Amino acid sequence: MNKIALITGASSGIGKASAVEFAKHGVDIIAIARRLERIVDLKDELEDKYKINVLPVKLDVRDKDAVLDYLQNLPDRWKNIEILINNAGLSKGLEKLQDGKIENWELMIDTNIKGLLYVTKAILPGMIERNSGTIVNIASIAGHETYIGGNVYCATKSAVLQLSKALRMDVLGYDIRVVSIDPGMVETEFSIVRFDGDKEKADKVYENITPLSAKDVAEAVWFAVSRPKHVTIEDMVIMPTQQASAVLNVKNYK
Ligand code: NDP
Ligand code: 8X3
Repeated sequence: MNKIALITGASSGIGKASAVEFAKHGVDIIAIARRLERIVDLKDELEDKYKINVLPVKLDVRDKDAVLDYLQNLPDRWKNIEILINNAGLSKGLEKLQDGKIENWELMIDTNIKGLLYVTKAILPGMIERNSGTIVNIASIAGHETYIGGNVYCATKSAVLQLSKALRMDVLGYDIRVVSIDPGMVETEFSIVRFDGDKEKADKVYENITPLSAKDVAEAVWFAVSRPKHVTIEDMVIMPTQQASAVLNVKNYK
């Protein structure tokens, strides 16, 4: 029986690329997202190409009751999750705090922090029972550094870094690894979401620079997960070569 990885936010970007990368290595996937049609298409593609199994699940990680209810009652065949990739997340808006929209703050906090916690709460007890598992949290360079307008998004990603550290302490003594992957600029739908669907504005972010691809990050996730059991990659910061900090890159360094 193949190992099972549960990936949140598998309908796009880093989550989708991670599903492809893990499928390539013979891992079965529970693919979670709100856009069901995308993860159903992903199932068809991956099952056909890599002969693994995919369970697409339409779930909003902010919905505590739905997350706990569904993930604590998975079909037997899907219960033994070996890898959890807490990837679902977003940034909405880039206003200074004084101009920020409270509904955007709540959306980021509810998704990036509370959603990650709900999913972890549902999956971790099984890992503890089996004394085996790897949890990968997708944080960000924004968790290490802040920037103008980054306020709440950066705070949520700092929280993810702290939660990864805390969890490593909480599971000490079990064969459970907790990994944080912290990318810089990755070209995905992230900026389209940040700028409320303004594709032109989003495209400008990635103009005249070579950002990371979702695949670059997915390969780093696979690297961390595929280390021997006694090795934990605690925290991997992965940046485009043309970006030297959250705000400094080849477009603005002079
Ligand atoms: P995308 O917008 O391409 O993907 C985000 C994914 O999260 C989608 O699959 C989306 O699925 C899912 N998602 C969002 N909200 C929810 C929700 N409430 N419930 C379930 N799924 C949800 O962006 P990225 O791939 O770039 O983002 C993935 C992660 O990487 C995020 O945590 C982001 O903060 C982080 N990151 C991104 C960087 C970048 O520059 N792109 C850099 C550093 C970190 P759906 O809408 O179908 O629900
Ligand atoms: C996304 C990277 O620098 O745009 O986490 O916040 S950044």
